[in-house]
Amino acid sequence: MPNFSLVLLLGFFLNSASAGRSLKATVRKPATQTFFPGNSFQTFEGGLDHPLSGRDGSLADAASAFVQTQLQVDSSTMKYKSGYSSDIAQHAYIKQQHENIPFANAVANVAFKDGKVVSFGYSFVKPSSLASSSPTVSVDAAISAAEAALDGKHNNIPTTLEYLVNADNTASLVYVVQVQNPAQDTWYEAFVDAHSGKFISAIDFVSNAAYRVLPIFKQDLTEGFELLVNPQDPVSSPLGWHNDGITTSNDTSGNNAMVYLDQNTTDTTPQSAPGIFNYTQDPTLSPGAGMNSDAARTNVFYIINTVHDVWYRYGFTEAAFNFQQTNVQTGGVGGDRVLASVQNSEGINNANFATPPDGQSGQMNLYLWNAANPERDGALENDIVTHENTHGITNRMTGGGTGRCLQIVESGGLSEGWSDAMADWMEQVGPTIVDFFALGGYVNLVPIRHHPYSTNSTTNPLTYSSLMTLFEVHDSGEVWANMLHNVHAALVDAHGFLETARTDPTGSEGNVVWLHLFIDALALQPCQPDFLQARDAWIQADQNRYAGANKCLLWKTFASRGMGFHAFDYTDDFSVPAGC
Ligand SMILES: *[C@@H]1O[C@H](CO)[C@@H](O)[C@H](O)[C@H]1NC(C)=O
Ligand SMILES: *[C@@H]1O[C@H](CO)[C@@H](O)[C@H](O)[C@H]1NC(C)=O
Ligand SMILES: *[C@@H]1O[C@H](CO)[C@@H](O)[C@H](O)[C@H]1NC(C)=O
Ligand SMILES: *[C@@H]1O[C@H](CO)[C@@H](O)[C@H](O)[C@H]1NC(C)=O
Ligand SMILES: [Ca+2]
Repeated sequence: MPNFSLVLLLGFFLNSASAGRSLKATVRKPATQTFFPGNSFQTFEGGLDHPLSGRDGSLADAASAFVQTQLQVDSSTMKYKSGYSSDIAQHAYIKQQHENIPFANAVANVAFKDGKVVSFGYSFVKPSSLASSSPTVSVDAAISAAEAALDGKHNNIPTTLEYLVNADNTASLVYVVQVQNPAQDTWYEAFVDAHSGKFISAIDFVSNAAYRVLPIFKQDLTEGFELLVNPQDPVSSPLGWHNDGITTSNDTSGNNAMVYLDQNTTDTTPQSAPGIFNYTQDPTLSPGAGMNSDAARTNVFYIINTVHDVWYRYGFTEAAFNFQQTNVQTGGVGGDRVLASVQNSEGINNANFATPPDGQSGQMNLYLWNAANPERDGALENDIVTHENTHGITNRMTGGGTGRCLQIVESGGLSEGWSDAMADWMEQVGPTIVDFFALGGYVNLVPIRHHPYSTNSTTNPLTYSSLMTLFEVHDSGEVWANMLHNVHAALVDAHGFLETARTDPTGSEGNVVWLHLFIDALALQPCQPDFLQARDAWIQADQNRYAGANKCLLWKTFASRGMGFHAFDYTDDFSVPAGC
């Protein structure tokens, strides 16, 4: 019997140590895995008083005082790192430190509710020896060692000095160096001994995942699902899609989006196996039957994250007021990933997106469509999801993140137009721009707009003067979306098409130019822009980025649809400025 309990005890320690390590582990480079000391975690139900209970004090002070008494440590051995308040609780994150240098892998977290401590986790250590806190090798030598060990290049993130506890309970002084290799999709944080110059280990920022979805360039499920492996862009989403900066999820939630069923935000879709979201949609069943709603949530999670990553490359970053839970680069306010409700039961045959100011989540609602039997799910038509998501970028980037600047009718029409045009851009796959782009044809059986987007004026006759009779925002939006479709076709005609444009904004090809101008112009145009101002912002964006190389192409294309040099007050003008 005593032997039996010894075995149990041993088992417990092994488990708790490996649970700590496996938190971030991937099997790609086992030799470089970073050691994590075992952690402890306590929860206190209704809450525990802390030394400063009942007194006014900061979250940092309360958390620090609590950790000091719990672990019997001196305030000089710990440092408050960060904290925040959710709608439910306050969270504080603390690092162990020695001579003001923090530990990379000895941390603590304390949560408070109603002034009491409700949980406490920690992995503080008592090292058997500590390296001197003054480094004896140079930063450059450490960077070289990290680059050589990980087959990549240091990025522009400054190196830092930290302590790293080793498995033998000694503590090394290390340089922390980020190393990336975009061609291999790798991104590491390396720890290099600041005394020996040797590479010790690394954190792998890229998590492996696979999703059965409709690839972004497909319009709807009639084109077929595919299992995509690691579709995340490590430049745009360095934490991956499932890490919100604090925890790593196993479901359709992460730093850029949280996707759930109907009104219940806890009804996210879990992974079907570790790192895999493999749900097979059955079009003969209703949207809620079988695996269909899991397939729908997985697809929306994939689309919102992909769109985040594409836009990020082109400038919709933290500083430009994007939607992220945790901001990796400086600028902007975090805590505002997109919340997406799939199969929302409060509506039918529609979808929408609400854009509050930077720092508050955008809200996407996707409804079912009842033209067909069984009903069809807006979540499985990519142009609908991208259209809605695009309201987020246009509302955030026009007027500086307030969400207030596309309110009057004409701006609302532009807003719908940008959203259609973005869906159109995302689905182009080659140098011949599909000249018959129509939205909503899957969910609604027939397209939901009056004309397909086309350069052919028989197929799509809309011009600037059409606005005189189009007062509804989606109707007037068709005029703008078709102009932007024409601009896209003209740019691709002139400069070609880059297939990798969704992850490479550096090319000179027409589809790359189009997305740069789209996003640059949003930041230039005034609050409540009208059509002519939106056109002028595109032309100025081209001046800013390409020294006006496309000025005449833009004028000619806008003029071909009535928005020429003398266009005014919804009267068509087909002229271009002198010199074009
Ligand atoms: C929300 O979903 C979770 C998980 O499916 C369930 O346990 C919970 O009861 C639901 N809450 C409501 C209010 O429906
Ligand atoms: C995610 O799943 C892994 C195993 O697949 C498990 O160890 C881990 O605790 C899970 N994480 C969360 C946040 O549920
Ligand atoms: C995904 O699911 C399908 C159908 O259940 C199965 O045949 C396939 O092997 C799965 N793929 C992965 C990678 O899990
Ligand atoms: C435009 O479309 C019409 C109707 O489909 C067709 O007859 C015409 O040839 C097209 N024009 C061009 C220039 O392709
Ligand atoms: Ca933000």
